Amino acid sequence: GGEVPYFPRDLPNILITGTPGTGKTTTSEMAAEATGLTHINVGDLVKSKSLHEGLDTEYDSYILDEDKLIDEMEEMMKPGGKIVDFHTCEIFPERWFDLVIVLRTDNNVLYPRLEARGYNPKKINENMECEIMQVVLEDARESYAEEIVIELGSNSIEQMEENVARIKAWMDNWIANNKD
Ligand code: DAT
Repeated sequence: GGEVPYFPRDLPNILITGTPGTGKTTTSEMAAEATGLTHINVGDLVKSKSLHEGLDTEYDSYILDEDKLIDEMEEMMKPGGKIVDFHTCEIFPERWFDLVIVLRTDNNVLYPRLEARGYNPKKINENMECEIMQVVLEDARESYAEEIVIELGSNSIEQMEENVARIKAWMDNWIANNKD
């Protein structure tokens, strides 16, 4: 860890990651509203710009073209001020992010959320296993400096609101500490 940002930025970049269904998109939208930062939904970007090599029919998900995605995002990340929302965290350059949030949801709460999305049983099981094994949290801890990785519970609306308030407070502090 400890890589210095390659480009000074006036606003921080935040990654919000976690297993599908933990609340990344909802939290990112609310955090963008609260902070004025810009939400980048990476899944939507992959689809709209075709940054993939087609559909994996078994899991009903796109096979990411990582190089294309990183190239596409590089210029967006340079000035800062982005909230990046994606279920995979280890593909991005470490220097992009000032804060990495890993959302966590209890099994009995996550399962019905995934069912409600109409995911096929294989995809539900894959994602439940991912959350139980803490895959995203471990990937985040391996990919970023330990002091910027924060694990937050996302089981209820109250927790989501607390998480958004925390992100806002963190950003205000970051700005105060990064003034010239
Ligand atoms: P993700 O982007 O991680 O896949 P999402 O934001 O689309 O997740 O949320 C999936 C569903 O679960 C959606 O219907 C909103 C709901 N949800 C997410 N986080 C929640 C929370 N902390 N409390 C209550 N509902 C939540």
